[in-house]
Amino acid sequence: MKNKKINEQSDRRDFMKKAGLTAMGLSAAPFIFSSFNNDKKAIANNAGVLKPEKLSFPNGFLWGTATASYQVEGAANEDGRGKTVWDTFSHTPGKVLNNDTGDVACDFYHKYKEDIQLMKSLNVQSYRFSIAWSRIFPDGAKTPNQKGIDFYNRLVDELLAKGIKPFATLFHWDLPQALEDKNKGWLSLDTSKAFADYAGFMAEKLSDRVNHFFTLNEMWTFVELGYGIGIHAPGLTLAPAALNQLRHNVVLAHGLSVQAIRAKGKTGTKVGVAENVKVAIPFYESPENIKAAEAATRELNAGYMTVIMEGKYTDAFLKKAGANAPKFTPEELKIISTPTDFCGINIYNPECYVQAASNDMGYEIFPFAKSHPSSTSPWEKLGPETLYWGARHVNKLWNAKEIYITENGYSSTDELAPDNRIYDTDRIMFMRSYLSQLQRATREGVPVKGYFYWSLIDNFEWAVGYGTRFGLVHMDYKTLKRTPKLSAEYFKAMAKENAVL
Ligand code: GBH
Repeated sequence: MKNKKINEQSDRRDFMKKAGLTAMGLSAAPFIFSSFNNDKKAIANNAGVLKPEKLSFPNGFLWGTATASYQVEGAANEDGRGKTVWDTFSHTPGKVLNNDTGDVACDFYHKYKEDIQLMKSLNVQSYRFSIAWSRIFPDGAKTPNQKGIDFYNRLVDELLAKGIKPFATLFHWDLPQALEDKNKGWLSLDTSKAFADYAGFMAEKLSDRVNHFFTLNEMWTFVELGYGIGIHAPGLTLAPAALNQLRHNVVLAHGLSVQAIRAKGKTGTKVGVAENVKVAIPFYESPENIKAAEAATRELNAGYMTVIMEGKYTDAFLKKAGANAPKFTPEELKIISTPTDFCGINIYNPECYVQAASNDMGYEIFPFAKSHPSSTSPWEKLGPETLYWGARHVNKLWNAKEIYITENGYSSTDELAPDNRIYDTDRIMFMRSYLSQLQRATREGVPVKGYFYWSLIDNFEWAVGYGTRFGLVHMDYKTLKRTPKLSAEYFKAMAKENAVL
């Protein structure tokens, strides 16, 4: 068809040439008329010919949204919930912007049905929520609180009733304050053991209905920001040796909890971590630069994902730590690297751009330009290809057989327009460009099984409180009114088509 049309067009051009008409710039009225008609036909035909490739995801790809307990639940003093390090931190003046706290947040604890209905209306197929450890064990261990368990039972049942797959995260930073007080938090292995007990307990309670559990969310963030530079709870600035040991206890907690979930959960229960893998991007795609980016990614995650996936600390990591290196046994390394069923990765921004270099490391890291664009969160440097390289590196470096993008999102100013809608065109640009890159990964065979947008709804954004908005749905914190943004409609359409639109 296409060729025939082209031939017809050139035949006509030839005729005009032969007739000498085009050269003279002249044409008789009948020619003008027929040429006009032909152009119209050509346009119509072109429109038919230009069939843009549909950027589809594989069948069964899950479209999800994510939240975390302290960021949305509120009800901080209800039904026997124990205090957490984030209650203490946010109630300490000057720690959180505007002294915001999670006391009420989105009141999800009471409004979960409304929010699940909202998810359903947006074609959300899976929901990643986190369980507040201190609702289950108010003191961190030993005596469970039935009312807390009941809440997550109700939540899971409601999700299933609406056909939404529950993905449960066991720890999204709200450590029971009792364990901080008693054990100095993650500085003691007792906390790692308590976490494993709690993880096994929850698997026992929920794995008849929840098939996917994430152990720890973003080890890097709560360790480095909470215990390293102190801008997150519990606000400590530990010396390097202590920090290294704490980091080790945290990855050990992950391994112990994988084993506990396997021991206590229903057969077939799947478990993995959800880590904000630091992604190095090849400056341009050449075999050398790609190798350099893989090597850099492996080192950048040495204390977390790399030791979990490889069962050893890299030489460079240990060398850099020197006398401050963590103390560990081979047995512990085995526990840490207990095989998991999938890798969850939270990806927002590239960590760096690299190119191959003939130095010890094999790569050179470029600094970001001052003008490199970001979202309203200054740390969130934009780089859509991070989603592609993140998934690809994790698959290539560690042979991950199932990958979930457990978080990816954008903070916008999200003004209410006079018509009360939120035209978050920048978030839509973000989603389209990032998801196009994720689609590339699936197209090339990287086993990405789903994508969870962070977040379903605007919520308590840790140290920056309620001013920073990541949601597909807008929250009015005075009235608790939920208003889906334009990006929510965009998500809804893509989830329906299982493609980037
Ligand atoms: C995720 O972290 C969290 O899992 C989630 O709870 C959070 O709401 C969401 O992202 C949006 O932030 O203050 O300059 O030191 C994303 C990764 C890493 C982003 C640490 C903020 C702090 C930068 N985070 N980073 S800075």
